[in-house]
Amino acid sequence: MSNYHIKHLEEYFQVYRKSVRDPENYWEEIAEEHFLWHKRWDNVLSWDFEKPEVKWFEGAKLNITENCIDRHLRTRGNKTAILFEPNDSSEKAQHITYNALHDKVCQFANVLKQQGVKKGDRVCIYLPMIPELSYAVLACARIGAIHSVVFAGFSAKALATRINDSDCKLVITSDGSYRGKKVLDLKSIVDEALETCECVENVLVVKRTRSKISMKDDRDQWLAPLMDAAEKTCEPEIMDAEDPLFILYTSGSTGTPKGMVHTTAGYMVYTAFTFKNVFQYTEDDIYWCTADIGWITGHSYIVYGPLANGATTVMFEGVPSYPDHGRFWEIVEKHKVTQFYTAPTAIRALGKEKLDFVEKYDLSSLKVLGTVGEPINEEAWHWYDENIGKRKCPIVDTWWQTETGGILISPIPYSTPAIPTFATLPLPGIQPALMDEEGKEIHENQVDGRLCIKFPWPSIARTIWGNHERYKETYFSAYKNMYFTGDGALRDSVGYYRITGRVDDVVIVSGHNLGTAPIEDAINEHPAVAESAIVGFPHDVKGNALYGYVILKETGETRDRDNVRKEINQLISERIGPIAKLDKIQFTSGLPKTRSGKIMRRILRKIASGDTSNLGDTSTLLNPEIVDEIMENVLK
Ligand code: 7RM
Repeated sequence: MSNYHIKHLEEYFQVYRKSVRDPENYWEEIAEEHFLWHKRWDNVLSWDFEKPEVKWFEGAKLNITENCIDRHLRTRGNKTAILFEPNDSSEKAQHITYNALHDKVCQFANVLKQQGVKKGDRVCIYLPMIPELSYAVLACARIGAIHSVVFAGFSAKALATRINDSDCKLVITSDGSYRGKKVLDLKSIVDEALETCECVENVLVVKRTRSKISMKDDRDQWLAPLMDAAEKTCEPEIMDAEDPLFILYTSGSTGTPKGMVHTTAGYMVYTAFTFKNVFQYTEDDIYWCTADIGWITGHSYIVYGPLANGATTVMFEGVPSYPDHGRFWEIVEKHKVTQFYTAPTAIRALGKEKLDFVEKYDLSSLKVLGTVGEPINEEAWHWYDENIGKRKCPIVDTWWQTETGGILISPIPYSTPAIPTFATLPLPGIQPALMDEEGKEIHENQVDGRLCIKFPWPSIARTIWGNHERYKETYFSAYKNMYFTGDGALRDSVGYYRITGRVDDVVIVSGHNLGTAPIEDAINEHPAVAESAIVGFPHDVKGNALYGYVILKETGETRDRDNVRKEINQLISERIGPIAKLDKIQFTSGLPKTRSGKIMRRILRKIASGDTSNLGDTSTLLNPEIVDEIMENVLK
């Protein structure tokens, strides 16, 4: 039996039992056998969900880039580490070997040092999906700087908020980015953001689109000449197990985005372990995750997890619809991809297109298909199974979060029998619990409840940057001694879990988590708006789309409502990003409120979804009459 590589169902159950009976021993054996340490840990785990505080492998010393790069050089130096597939299919793919990756990361690390970046400093990375993004992430880790990658679709305001929150001293960006037919101007977004960021001293700019941009003297520099002049070796900074590795922002149901802090050793061990098992990775595989490195999926399963296993990881710059809807499948054929990991929203979008786009290509290299980010509906699951996997590839529906660092609930391919829409069973070391509304654990099966985790795993986020109180409040206060996920889940008669969706005010649109509160804040900035409430409603491609209820101020002026709608979406684009735009905006004279003044979103959600059969008890509302008005004017 191998703790590290589970190959059949019996083994899963054995390993799982062991991991729960003696978690410390379980993770210790894995850590010992599969990684490079400069010093061994003194203590495998100490934890206290009351404080809350979690520490794994305390006292150990390591550098994660040695584990992801240097360790492989002797046996895999000439193997492709990163296979870069550009936006334009006519541009050649780049095979970046482990040797080449080593040199680039060291050069970049030396550049960062020259710019005055030191261990513990925060570096903001705002880049498209080009190789320099991976180099930048790993270069930070090489020297012990904390990276904060911000998805390059976020607006200047959203970028500035994130830069300021973690006090970044350097920003790495590019002149522009290619996304399908579009060329986006990233540098000018950074310029605008930096007008409100005093902490940033230097900006490094990657040349990608050759767009005309402005460079600010004393602040901005092109990366390439600095890289060329830099040494190709850089001694790794030896880090403590619990030193922060990165910050990644995720939307909360209220307030500013939360800077989730992940630390070094536990994150490394857990992402490497889950990558190996969930994708049944073997040496000659070509693994492709279509996420952006701006999200946790990219951090854990494009960069760290695959590289820690010495894998070949595909990095795709473009979009699924360019030059046409066959692009994903063309890439699978071209590079003989063996594992393919994407989001349900992409599957639904491609499933709407003609099957010719799929049938043109040879997909026989595929062994495992994965999904992540939101619940997958049955129709999409079957489309994926039949047309992409040809009913021969297990599908892993992987449930996890930015906060969890790695996959927690997922089938293990060729071991766990899959059932559509079920993420199935917890991975080794993961102890889920379903809680009822009164705060009691539900022990029976075939029920739903709120999903919690009872015991720490190595890659749990350790805090929210600069706000430990909020970390405690958000994740450890709802239920005593439990990590609360914010998701609802159902457990069936055999113990399989099905994640039903968020139970808080986060809506997942096309796989992106959006807090409704910041969107409402943006709308309320409109001079004509008095108040607003945002809810999600089901959308056949995006999973959920956003529905806005807006109360206009009574100013006596008449405004063109379609104009106001446009202006509202414009504001949202500027404040948050185009992904947060509303699909429908209904003007209303009031919102259903409880006596304590809370908007009853449950009712608004039902109305927006067209489900008005059972609105529940509205008699406790302060203004029950408003419900009829809203229902009458609902936008179909
Ligand atoms: C990895 C990631 C986290 C939220 C999470 C869920 C939802 C993710 C699934 C899923 C149903 C899944 N991180 N979610 N995976 N829901 N089935 N397989 O997406 O921080 O961006 O989002 O995404 O609601 O809480 S995330």
